[in-house]
Amino acid sequence: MWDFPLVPEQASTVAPEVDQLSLFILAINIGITVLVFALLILFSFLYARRSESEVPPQYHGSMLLEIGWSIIPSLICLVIFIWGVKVYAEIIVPPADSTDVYIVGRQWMWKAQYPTGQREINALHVAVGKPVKLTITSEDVLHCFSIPAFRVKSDAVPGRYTTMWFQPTKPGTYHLFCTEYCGTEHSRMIGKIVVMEEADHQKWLSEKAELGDALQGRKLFSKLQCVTCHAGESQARAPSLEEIYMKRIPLAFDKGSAVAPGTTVLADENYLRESIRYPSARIAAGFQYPSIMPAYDESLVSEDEMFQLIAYIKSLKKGQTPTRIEQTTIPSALGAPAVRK
Ligand code: HEC
Ligand SMILES: [Cu+2]
Repeated sequence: MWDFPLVPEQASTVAPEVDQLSLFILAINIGITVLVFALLILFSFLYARRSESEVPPQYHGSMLLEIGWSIIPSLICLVIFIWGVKVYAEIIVPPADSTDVYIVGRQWMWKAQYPTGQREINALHVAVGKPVKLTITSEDVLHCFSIPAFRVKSDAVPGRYTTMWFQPTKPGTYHLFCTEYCGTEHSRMIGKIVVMEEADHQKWLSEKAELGDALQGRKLFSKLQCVTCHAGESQARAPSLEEIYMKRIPLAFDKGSAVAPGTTVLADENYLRESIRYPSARIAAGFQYPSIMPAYDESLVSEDEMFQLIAYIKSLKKGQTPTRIEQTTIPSALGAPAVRK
């Protein structure tokens, strides 16, 4: 019949908490609005002018009122702040056992990619009760990946990775929206999140099985000739990429200027991506500015391929870099090293 819910269905672990906080804030707003209007109406009768010559008594402030309406709203704001920080911290930090999924937004669709290689468009199949961490980027303009039933959203920013996570609690199909106006067909940049039972999800994954991301990345590593410089056996031409993920890398240059000795940078996904797109942006200690590494721009490495290269670098253990087979020359066809604008 008449189905007009106040909030969307709650289908993730954080949804009830987000709703409680929102309803608490809504209740305070309603309470204050009612109070203001009730007093307005009451006072307009109570203190209405009775005769033409009436002169009202003069007040010169009230300490009690001043303190009251400073302290009470401050306390309410403080409660909202502390509660908000608690919920925000839960939403922002993914559990260690999350499954990774990579998301690329572009006018006007969403591409999803599993580390195990499965890909889909405008859809995401996940298992109920399992935390999922999304790493999100965009190929063109700003988008925003939003799942109202899970109460999560995150901007998709070109040139940068953002992350978010969720843990679905109920099997079903939920809306996926782009909630950042991104051009004429923005309203059609929608999709579905399918939450399946664990066993069904395993089946789905095996039906869509493909070469895993890291394996695809390994192929790219050879095809793009990364291996000519980042060869396993010698570290003369370029630093080894083995086990660098989430390590602190000593730096020599940052945006063209030498940095103080001992300066380091965390080799997270954003750093790895920057090192491939704009090698000269930051240079590892022991290497010269500008970098001899060619800049792999969008025409050489798409955002999808970038995820695969990064998955490969993340998977590289000691001694696993393929060795250079024959003496190859530096890939000069790729153009001169570019300096980040
Ligand atoms: C012409 C040689 C050359 C080629 C080809 C090359 N690199 Fe590099 N790479 C370097 C050098 C030199 C550095 C260190 C200086 C710097 O930070 O740019 C480097 C740094 C990096 C870093 C940062 C590592 C750190 O310790 O800070 C990553 C990641 C990387 N390269 C990945 C790749 C990938 C992926 C490819 C192939 C798509 C590739 N490189 C191709 C020479 C090369
Ligand atoms: Cu969009």
